[in-house]
This record gives sequence, structure tokens and C-alpha cells, in this order.
Amino acid sequence: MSKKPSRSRSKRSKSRKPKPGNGGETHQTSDADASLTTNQGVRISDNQNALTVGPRGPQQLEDFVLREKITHFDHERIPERIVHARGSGAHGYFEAYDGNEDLTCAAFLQSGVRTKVFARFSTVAGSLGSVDTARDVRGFAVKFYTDGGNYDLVGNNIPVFFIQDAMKFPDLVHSVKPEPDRGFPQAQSAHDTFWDFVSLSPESTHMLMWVMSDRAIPRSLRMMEGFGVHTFRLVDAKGKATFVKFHWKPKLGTFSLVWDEAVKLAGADPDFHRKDLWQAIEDGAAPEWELGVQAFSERKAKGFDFDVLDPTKLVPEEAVPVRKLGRMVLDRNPDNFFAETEQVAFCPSHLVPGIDFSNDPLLQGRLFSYLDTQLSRLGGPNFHQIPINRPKSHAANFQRDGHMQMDVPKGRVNYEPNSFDDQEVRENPERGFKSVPVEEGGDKLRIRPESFADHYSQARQFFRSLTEPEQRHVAAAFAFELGKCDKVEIRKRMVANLMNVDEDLAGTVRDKLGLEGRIQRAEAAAEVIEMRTSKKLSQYADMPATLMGRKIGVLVTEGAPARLLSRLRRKAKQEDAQIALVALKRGPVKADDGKQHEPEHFLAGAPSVLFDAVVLAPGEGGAETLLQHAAAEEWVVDAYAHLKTIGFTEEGRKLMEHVGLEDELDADDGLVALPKAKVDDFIDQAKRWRHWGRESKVRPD
Ligand code: HDE
Repeated sequence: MSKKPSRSRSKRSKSRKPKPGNGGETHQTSDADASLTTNQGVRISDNQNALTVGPRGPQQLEDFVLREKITHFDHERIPERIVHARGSGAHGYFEAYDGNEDLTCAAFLQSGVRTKVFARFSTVAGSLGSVDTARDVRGFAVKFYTDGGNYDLVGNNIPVFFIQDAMKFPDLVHSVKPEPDRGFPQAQSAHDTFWDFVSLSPESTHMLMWVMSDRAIPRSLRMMEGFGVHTFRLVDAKGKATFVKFHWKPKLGTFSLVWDEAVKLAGADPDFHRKDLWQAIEDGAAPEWELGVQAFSERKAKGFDFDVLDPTKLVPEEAVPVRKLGRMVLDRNPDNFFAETEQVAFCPSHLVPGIDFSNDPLLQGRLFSYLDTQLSRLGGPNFHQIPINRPKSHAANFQRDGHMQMDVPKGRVNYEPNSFDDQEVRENPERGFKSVPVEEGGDKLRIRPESFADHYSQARQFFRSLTEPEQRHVAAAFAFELGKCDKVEIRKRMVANLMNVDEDLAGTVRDKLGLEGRIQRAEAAAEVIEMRTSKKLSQYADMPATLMGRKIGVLVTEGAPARLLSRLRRKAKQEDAQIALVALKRGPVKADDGKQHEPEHFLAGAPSVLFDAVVLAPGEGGAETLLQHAAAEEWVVDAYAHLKTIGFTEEGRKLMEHVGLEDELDADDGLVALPKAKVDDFIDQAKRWRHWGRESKVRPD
């Protein structure tokens, strides 16, 4: 006779009380105790072994515990968003400023009203597991849980878009996503199919200028502007409508990475943006944006050189300044990434009284798409019942049943009108949403308005409004991306389009690509006009000197100068910046006053790309120890090449000299000797963000 088998082969874990989620109901049993249960609330006796016929026999179909657990696991993933799959979210609030009533009667925009929000920032092209720092547009979506229902402002960090009509969106997205036969490249526009499509669609030229600019590689999600892109309407209590463009302005300013840094960050920390947002909120440094609008009448719109219904055009801020309506603060991280950030469903069609659409043909297509996509992504028509999507205000109607119905509607009546109960919910002609009564008419046809024909003037205006370094980056980005296209005709076609934007830009790109032979300028559908340059289009023309929200990395070894470290900490704190120590090991480092410091990072895991400015502060003899590690050399070389401010002690100077920077020490303001110079000098230089003058030395072409 065989030996009696033990019931469990693994050590039984001590049963702990399951943590309830937000609602707490999932794990609640009528006489709640610490037992593990099935989803039906049945206590589980053994969570280690499936039900079998004898110890080595076949499993039993009747094992409902196993089948429920495996079934749930099998369906733990839901389809990722077809675009904007990779995102980071945060909770917070919006607070309206005084005096918006002349523009809108939207309740949440009235003086002092506070409204809960959930914001989600995303990249567009990459899948859920792709890297944060890819060159891409960033989504900037905000759900306002207003007292009168949910309002979603689903925008981007770039104020224009690639295409003018929703009809072209699937083609645009197919072209940028991994190519269908080979399944790569991931999260990159630098490949043939994307550039084939856009070079054949000249309407994309303006957006391409933005996407090739530094805007597409933001330093932080906290340092991005946001835009509603389309023209919308705000409507006052009397029904008067005003056209508006929405803007989000970050309190920390708008800053970007340099390309080489973005590429290296993709390896050093693929979650760079996600972590940065999370950590700032955890640290109590809640990021803030002001919401503003450019408001203009329909009459004024008629006077512009472009059509305000065309989403490839922007209204220069010099022509119509941004008027601030309120501010948003994101101060709470999600409790659960999946339940909130993943399941949140934004729809531009989620609107409240006081706001209305325009006829922008891209917006009109979006009004259909978002609701539709949630049906398959979130599994059915009841996605609005998921806690993150549920309005926090009264919501009632006679829509019933369907997949994943969470509510239990009571009574006989599921239709309206009905005569069963006068108290049943009814339409509200006074307070209900009403569209602005706009007169429309004309033939039914598929046609692009003539007024959308100018594809190059604003592209030119954007390029010419940039500072020189920004322009260089645009040219380098075009050359990089097109350099990855194997088909020479695509490269040529794109250069031909760029000739309409700026001859110098086209010439530089052409040179970098090594294209030979005559290239004929692309025929422009409308005359390219010279528009006045706009400083507001540049990130760096009017850059604030600030260190707010930034991180300074300090490379240390045993015997690091304690006084310098404490002065740096104090100064950084005053500037709302952070100091992080980097040492050869993560364990404690003794400074020259004998006190132990706990480094935040170890060198091999924290290249200088993680920081905005760096300080080289090894203890005596520390430079030699560090230089046995290639990572230390790269630390300095990269910080220099990424145009960062580098502070260095006498010992740190040896690292600078070792990498061949001795001749630069006096010539470059961004290289600051410490502690001879005061820490203040270092801080002042670091506030300048990048030392652009250095760029021609490290990237001569
Ligand atoms: Fe989107 N877009 N989009 N888009 N979009 C989606 O909706 C779509 C466009 C934007 O964090 C999808 O729920 C069409 C412009 C953001 O969850 C989908 C067109 C702008 C997000 C969709 C556009 C955006 C999306 C995929 C052209 C800036 C992420 C998943 C007509 C104003 C929201 C989803 C989040 C997501 C369709 C163009 C912004 C498929 C058809 C222009 C920020 O419905």
C-alpha cells in the first residue's frame, strides 16, 4: 500500500485578511473573516493543490476553485489602446478662477469651484510596454468629474495634428505602428512606412515640424504644455458662443531632453517619465498647470490667414493671448494602475453645458471613435460604471443590461415616457445640455475645404520662430528619421516637401542624408505666405531661469566633502530641486566629517542621463577609484555632451581632465569649480538649463 500523501507540498502561507479595494465589496463575506474565498465568497480550503483523482491522477473538471482562478488569470489583460497605449495617470483637482462667466456657464468653470480630476499622459505609437522617452506626441487627457457630469478634455502636448480629416486616421496610425509583416520597429516613427505616408500627405508638414522638434522628447510629463488642438466653443448663460482653443501651461515651464539623452534614457530607465511623475507626487511636489483659452469670435476667425476648423493650424498667441480660467493640481497617485490608469475611458464626446464642439472634421470623427473603442477595449456598453469612469454626480436613465452590468436597477419601468411614477427621471429642458443652434446647409459631398489647402505657411512660421539650437535639433531629427528609411524616393519626397518650409532646413537635411542629384520642390496646393514669427512657439526663446522640479546628481566616494554636500542640499531645497547621491555601491558612504550618507543610487545603475545637472565630489583619492570604472568616465562625458552644468571639486577636476576637458574648464560657463566658487554659481548656471554654446563642439554638424 502506498504511503499516505501529504495534502500540501508547499508550506501553507499564514492566512491574512485580504485587503479590500476601493469599494471593499469584492472580498467581503457576510461574516467576514481572514479567509481566502472564491469570487462567489466561498471559503477556499486549499490554494496550493488542484483537485485530482488520487495523488498522481487526472484533474477534475469539477474543480471550480482552480477553474475560476485560471479563468480570471487568462483574462487579466484587456486589449491595449490602439493608440496612446502607454500612459501614466494621476488624481487631483481643478480650481476655477474668478470672472469666467462672460465666456461660459459651465458650472465647473465658475469662480472658486473645485472639481476632482483624473489626468492621463501617454505616448501615442508605442505599445503598453514600450519606453517613455521615444520621440512622439504626448497625450494630455483630463477627466473633470463635475457636478453636472463628466467632462473630458482629450488633448496632446502639440497644438496641431498630422491630418485634417478623421478618414485618414487609421492610415496614419497603421503607417507609424510596427510594420505589419515584420512587427517592428516599436515606438518609433523612424521607418519607411511612416515617412512614406506623411511625405504623401503634405497636410502633415506642420505637425512634422513639431514632432521633429524637442517638444516630442519632453524632460518630464510635469514640464509639458497641453492643447485641446481643435477649435471648440464656450457658451455663456444667454447662449452666446465664443470660439476657443484650450491650453494647459505647466507651472514648471516647458523643457525637453536632448536626443542622445532620450535614446540613452530608454535603456537606463524605460519608465523615466512614469517614475518622475509618481515620485514627484509621492514627495508632495504636486505638479500644476493652468488651463487657459484663446477666445475669439467667429468674425475674428474669418479674418485669420487660415481656417480655424483645420486642425493642422494654430492661432498664434501673439494674435490671441491665452486667458487663464483656472488651475489643475495633480496630488494623488492612483491606488491601482490597472483599475484606474488603464481602465479610464476618455471620450471627447463627454461634454457638459457651457462647452460645445466645432465642425473641425477631425474632431467630428473623434466624437464617434472614442465611445466605440471602449466597447471592445473595456468589454461592453457599461464601461461608465467602472469606478474611475463613473460620474461623481447624479446619473440616471433607462439604459439597461448588457455585458458587465454592475448596477441593479429596480422596478418595472425601463422606458420613458411612462406613467407609473411621476418621480421617475425625466428630461430637463432648463438645465439639460443644449447644442449651440448653428445654421448648417449645403450639398452632401466628400470634399476638403479650399480654406484647408495651405500646408506650409505655419510650418515655416514654426521653424522660423525657433531659436538656433532648436532649429538644429529639428534638422538633425529629420535627418535621423529619414536616414532610417531604406527607400530613397521617400527621403527625396520629404526633402521636396521641406523645400516649401525653409530652403536652409531642406538643404541641411539633404546634406546629412547624402542625397545627390536635383530635387524638385514639391508643388504647394496654395501659395506659401510669410507669417510673423511667434516667440511663444519656441520653448527656449523666453525660458524661465529655474531649477524647480529638477534633479542634481552628485557623484561621491568615501571622504566626500560634507560641507559641500550640505550646502548643495540646502540650496537645492530653496530652489524646489532635489539632490541625489551616486556612489560605487548603494551602501552608506562616509563623508570627510565622518558622518554616513545613504546614496540614492549606485553608479552602474544611475548614468548621468538621469539628472539635470551634476556635481563631481569624490573624496581624496576618489577620482582614481572611480576611473577604474568606465561608467564614471561615461558619467562625465555624457553630462558634458548633454550640455549640462557640471560642478566639480579639486578631486572632481581629475575626472574632467581625464576625459580631456581641461581646456574647457575656463572657457565654458557651465563647468563650475567647487567649492572655491560658491555653490550659488553652480545653481545659477544649472538654472540656465543647457549650455547651448557647447553643442557645436560635441555635435559639430
Ligand atoms: Fe485620439 N484616440 N484619435 N487623438 N487620443 C484614442 O481612444 C482618434 C486625436 C488622444 O489617455 C483612442 O480610448 C481618432 C487627436 C489622447 O486614454 C481612439 C482621431 C488628439 C488619447 C482614438 C484621433 C488625440 C487618445 C484609443 C482622428 C489630440 C488617449 C484609446 C480623428 C487632440 C486618452 C481610446 C487616454 C486615444 C481615436 C486624433 C488625443 C482609438 C479617430 C487630434 C490623449 O479612440
